[in-house]
Amino acid sequence: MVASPWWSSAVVYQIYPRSFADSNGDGLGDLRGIIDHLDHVAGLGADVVWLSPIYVSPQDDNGYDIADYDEIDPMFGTMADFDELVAAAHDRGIKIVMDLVVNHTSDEHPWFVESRDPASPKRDWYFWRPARPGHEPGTPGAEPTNWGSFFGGSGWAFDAESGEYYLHLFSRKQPDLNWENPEVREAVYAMMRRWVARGVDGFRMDVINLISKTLPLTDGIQLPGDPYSYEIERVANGPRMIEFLEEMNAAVGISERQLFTVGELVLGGVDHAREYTSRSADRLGMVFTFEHVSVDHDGSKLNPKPLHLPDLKQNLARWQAGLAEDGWNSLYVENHDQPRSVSRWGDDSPEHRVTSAKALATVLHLHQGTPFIYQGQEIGMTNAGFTSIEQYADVEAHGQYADATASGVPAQAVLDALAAMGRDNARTPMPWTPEGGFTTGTPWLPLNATTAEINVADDVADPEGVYAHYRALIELRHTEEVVRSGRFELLLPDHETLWAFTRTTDEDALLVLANMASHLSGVPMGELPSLEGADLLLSSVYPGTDPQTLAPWEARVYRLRG
Ligand code: ISL
Repeated sequence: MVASPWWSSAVVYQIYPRSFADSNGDGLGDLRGIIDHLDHVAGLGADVVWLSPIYVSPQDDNGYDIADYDEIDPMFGTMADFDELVAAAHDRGIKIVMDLVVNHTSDEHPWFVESRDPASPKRDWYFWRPARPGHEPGTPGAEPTNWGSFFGGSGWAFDAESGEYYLHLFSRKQPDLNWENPEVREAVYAMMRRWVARGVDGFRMDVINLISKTLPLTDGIQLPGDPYSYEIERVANGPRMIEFLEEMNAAVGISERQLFTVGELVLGGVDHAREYTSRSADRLGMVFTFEHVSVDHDGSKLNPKPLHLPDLKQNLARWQAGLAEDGWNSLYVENHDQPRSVSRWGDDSPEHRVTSAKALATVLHLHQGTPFIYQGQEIGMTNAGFTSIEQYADVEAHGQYADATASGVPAQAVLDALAAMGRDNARTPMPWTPEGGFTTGTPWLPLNATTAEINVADDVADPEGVYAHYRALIELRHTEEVVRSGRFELLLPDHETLWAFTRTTDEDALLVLANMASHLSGVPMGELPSLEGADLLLSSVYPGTDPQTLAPWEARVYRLRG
């Protein structure tokens, strides 16, 4: 891999197509809707668009269950629409990255349908296993191992016809592919090559570190009170991970073509990340970590706890240090699986929403790595505010709700946790105008109740809005070498409300200082580098307070005098 790949100064904008823009009034976003709104993305200055899955899918998990990797789902449009989107993006200097979901397929994929027949050559393309010895197939406890599904319940589904079980680490409509079989791997690489030939510029790889599992599949350790095991060592980062990544890289020409790759590292630490993104090897460009988005809950997302800021900033700092010499970071606080950051770690009250969204954006974008912006984050969208289980569409929400209530957790407690952490928080449709502007029909998920106040038209028109701030941050990354390559040092690591760090090269130094609270804060001048002669490059608050004080959620980027 080259020393400074092009994505080290790039910013990615993630589009969740079903919630972005609906051009035909069916209530679901589509590719023409994206084409129509591409200038919104171009106006930010983003370099890359990552599209969540648009392939043919029964939509059990909103497209993360794929039935045909080579065709566009009719709900999103046609292949001609896709080609037009790629061309329109490229015309604006924007690259297109596809979601690659190859740990599992849909159970409606022809490969899996064929594999249901025990005599089929495709049987070994998935993990089919007999019942646990001594147990009657299909009875409780007869599952081949005690592995749980991430979406609740057992990770094994019983198939009465053949009397065996298949593995599904996600929903039962998402059977895991068996990457041990070389035919599976070649089929995936060939499919990737076809998309590259069509003009796509890279891949976001869904749960990529689950593709190598530790064989044989055996029981894992169960935590007290948990009916299933989620033991990392068995399901993730298996012994053939590196081999598979390098084989894929070579077979698709990833390094050779400088394709963008980001692998989702569900369950894995900074050492795994360094190995998978090493600059001296041809594997992945970067990975998504889950560590920093786990600091505000205990174990499960259903046990949220208040954020203790030092945990978050120290975690990110550890990843900065861990990948400083080798590897590369992705930087994100939102995506289609995470709640809205302004509700989660900012202050989504009318008084502080915009400023806190800008403060969060500032600290994240001034770290080293490739920042990701999730649709709606750039206007400071807030959580959905759902209060009953019926309002949720997400398969994960329903699975976790069923598991938790069955094990005796009060329904209200689960609803509170989902309101804070549920994935549908990020999936409400884009509010383009005060009236909505997402669809002329009935949206598949309701728009946020705040749409009249929080929408694209109003925010973009405001020179001090969230969108303008993101544009300035992207501009800074494009123009300032120190933002791209400067060394990172966290200051005041234990401070509970201030986030302070420096970025330095031999020629340049920046100080980032942010008040992550809804009250005024003094600046501990004595514990920071001198601000004498410093230039203020960017601030989240206008006109800004005196240097010794930070307004609520005031974030400043200074260039220090050399
Ligand atoms: O955080 C999670 C674990 O509880 C899940 O929300 C999430 O599913 C997991 O992080 C993996 O995510 C990816 O793969 C899933 C898909 O549902 C997610 O949307 C995707 O981002 C299965 O393909």
